[in-house]
Amino acid sequence: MKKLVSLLILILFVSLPSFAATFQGGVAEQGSGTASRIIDKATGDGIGGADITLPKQNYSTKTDSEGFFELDTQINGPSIMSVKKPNYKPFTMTIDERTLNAPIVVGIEKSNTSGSVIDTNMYHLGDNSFSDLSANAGEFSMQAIGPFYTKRFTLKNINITKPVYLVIGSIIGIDTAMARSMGQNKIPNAFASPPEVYFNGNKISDIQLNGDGQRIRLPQNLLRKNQVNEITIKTGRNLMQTAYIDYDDIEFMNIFVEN
Ligand SMILES: [Ca+2]
Repeated sequence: MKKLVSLLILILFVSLPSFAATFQGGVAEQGSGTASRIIDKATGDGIGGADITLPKQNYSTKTDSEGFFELDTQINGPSIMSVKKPNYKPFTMTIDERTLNAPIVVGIEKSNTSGSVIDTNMYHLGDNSFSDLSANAGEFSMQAIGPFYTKRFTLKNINITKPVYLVIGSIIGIDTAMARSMGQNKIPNAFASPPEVYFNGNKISDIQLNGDGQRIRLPQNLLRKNQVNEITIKTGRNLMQTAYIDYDDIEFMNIFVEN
C-alpha cells in the first residue's frame, strides 16, 4: 500500500509539469497579430479551408484561403474549439470569453504515421445535472452518454520500444478539489472524485485537471500490438452528495495515440 501511495504521488508530480507544458497544445502563438488564423506549425503558412467547430454551441466556420477566420458567436464558460483539415492532426483547444477578446493563432501539424487517431467526436459524460458554478457551466447542447465512455481500437505501426501515449485533446467540466484549488471552478463546498482512465481493463490514470493535450503513458506490458485495445474513461462523482449518485458532468474531445 505504501508503495502504491508513493507511486501515485510520483505519478502526480511527474504528470503535473507535463500538463503545464502541453496545456497550450499545438498553439504556436496566441494573442499576437491582428486576426485569428490557422497556420502550418512547420512552415508558418496560412491553411485555407480548415473546419473550425465549437460543438457545444453547434457553431462551425471555415478559414479563408489565407487561413484567417472569425468566431461569430457568443460563448459562456469554457468551450472546446476543434480544428480539422485533411492530412493534418485534428486539434482542439479550450477557449473562454477572455480568449475571444484576442486573436487566436493556432499552428497545426501534418499527420504522420507515428500515432493514430482514435476518436475525434465530442462526448459528454455524467447525468446532465450540474451546478452553474461548475468548471463546465456553459450551455450544454449535448446529452450525457452516461458515466463512462469505452472505445476499442487497433494499435497499428507502433514501436513498443518507444513510449506510447494516450492523448486527450481537450477536457472540460472536471470539478475535483485540485481543479477548484487551481481556480478552474467556483463551487465553494463540493468537489468530485477525478475521472479515471482504464486501458485494457487496468486503471492507468486519474485526470485531476481540465486542460488541453493531456498525455497519459500507456504501460508497455498492457499494449497489444496489431490487436484490439480498449480504453475507458469513467467520470467522477460528487463526493459531497451522499443521498444519491451525482456524476461529475464533463466533456472531452479528440483522443489519439502518440508514439
Ligand atoms: Ca452531475
